Amino acid sequence: MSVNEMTLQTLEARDLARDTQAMRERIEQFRDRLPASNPALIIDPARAPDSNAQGSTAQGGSIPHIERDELNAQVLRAAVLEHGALLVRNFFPEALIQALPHMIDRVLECVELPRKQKRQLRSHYYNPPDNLVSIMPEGAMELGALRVFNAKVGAAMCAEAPSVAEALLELFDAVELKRLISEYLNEAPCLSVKKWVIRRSALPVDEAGWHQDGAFMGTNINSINLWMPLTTCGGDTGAPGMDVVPQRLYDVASAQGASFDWSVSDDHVNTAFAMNQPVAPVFHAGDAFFFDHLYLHRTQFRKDFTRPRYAIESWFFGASAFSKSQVPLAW
Ligand SMILES: O=C(O)CCC(=O)C(=O)O
Repeated sequence: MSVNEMTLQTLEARDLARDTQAMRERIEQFRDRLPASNPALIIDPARAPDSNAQGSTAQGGSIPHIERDELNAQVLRAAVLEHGALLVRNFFPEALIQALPHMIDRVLECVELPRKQKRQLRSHYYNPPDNLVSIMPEGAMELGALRVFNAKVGAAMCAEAPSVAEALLELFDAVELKRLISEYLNEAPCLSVKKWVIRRSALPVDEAGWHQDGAFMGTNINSINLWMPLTTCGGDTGAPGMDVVPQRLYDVASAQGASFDWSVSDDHVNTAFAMNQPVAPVFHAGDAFFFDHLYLHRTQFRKDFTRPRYAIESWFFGASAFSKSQVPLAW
């Protein structure tokens, strides 16, 4: 599919019923599918350095960064295998992404409407498919809790805005992301209802927990996250980016002393990763930051942020090596 630009007008010209049905079907395709019990893992725990399953002996960790024309699946794989992540500068052409913050504003406006009003809404920015409740492992309770959790941090699931989601998939196709991700994963990819999320960080940013997504996704999976900043952020730019531990990890770090069973305490980060202390890279709109479910990170928080940050988080899994709990959807 070739897409030259993405605007609010092109989005609002889409066929809402068709997009909603497409999202519905993407979800249904995985309803009864189970992941392989013994997938060939890209990150093989058996390759962890002997001294420590978390690989903390590696020193001088860094985030490899390249330009778009240097990117291919082998480069992505080599970087993720060695460093856990790859930052690709200028991956998305400006014309394809400049409207995305405005779309995110509109989606969040819809999400914030009173429940009764939302129930009657049919919008290109909000129209959850009717199978969203039944696909959640814990049904309505889980969907409700997820919505509350997301709303608190200024986030919403793409699946709730099927026209935005379908337009994003066309954008991904236009930059040949599907080919890249398929080659990286060694098979067709799928996405995740729960972990395909638009974000507009609310200020001030609450203290966020260090985490590896594998702590709640499971580790018997092949994954890659495309974290797509839409605002200059991170470092000292005045908008929250992400803090990351720049290191390949092979296992989920201890949650001892942390606020949640899926998070990691500051103390643990400071001691277990003393050789590779956290960094807060500067990101720009159009960059693509790739990392996997073992990468340790958190939303950057500090008191003096002055600008919100827009971003889209898209977790991809192998179509046979996925996290069932994260509710896969077909791509
Ligand atoms: O956008 C953020 O600050 C957090 C993103 C995140 O945790 C993720 O992409 O896994």
